Amino acid sequence: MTRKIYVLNGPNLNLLGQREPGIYGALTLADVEAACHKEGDALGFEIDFRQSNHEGVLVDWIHEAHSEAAGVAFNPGAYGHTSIALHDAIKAVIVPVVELHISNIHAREAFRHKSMISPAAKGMICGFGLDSYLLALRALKTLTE
Ligand code: CA2
Repeated sequence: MTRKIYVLNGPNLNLLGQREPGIYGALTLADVEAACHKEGDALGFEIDFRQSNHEGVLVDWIHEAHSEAAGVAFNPGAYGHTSIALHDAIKAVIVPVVELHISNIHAREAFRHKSMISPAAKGMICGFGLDSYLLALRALKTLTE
């Protein structure tokens, strides 16, 4: 049976490829989505890929994943550094959530070193560019077996 995985993206990730190529490369969110579908096919996952700039929408999608998905790969963007609401939402659901970041948040500004959601997530992957998404999907494969 194909299992559904939500790949959720937070604020400003819709701008990927348009600005700051020094940090995020030339990659667009459409490139990330295409790569996730390809990896999902190989892993037997149906990928539901979404992006929102709104914290409450991301909270709602985590709640929805509880009944609709087998797992969540989550790039929370800057909300990862600030959001107790996202921490609580992840804690509230049984579905495994793997946090990911494109950049190495520990090699950047001090305010990015802290993740509010890491303690609630199953684990966190950062610093591998587009591969951070694919590694999160592989982690979810093991977590959902
Ligand atoms: O490295 C990551 O994946 C981040 O989650 C990306 C966030 C950043 O706030 C986190 O600290 C780390 C930013 C998303 C993209 O922001 C852009 C801003 C300007 C131009 C293009 C993208």
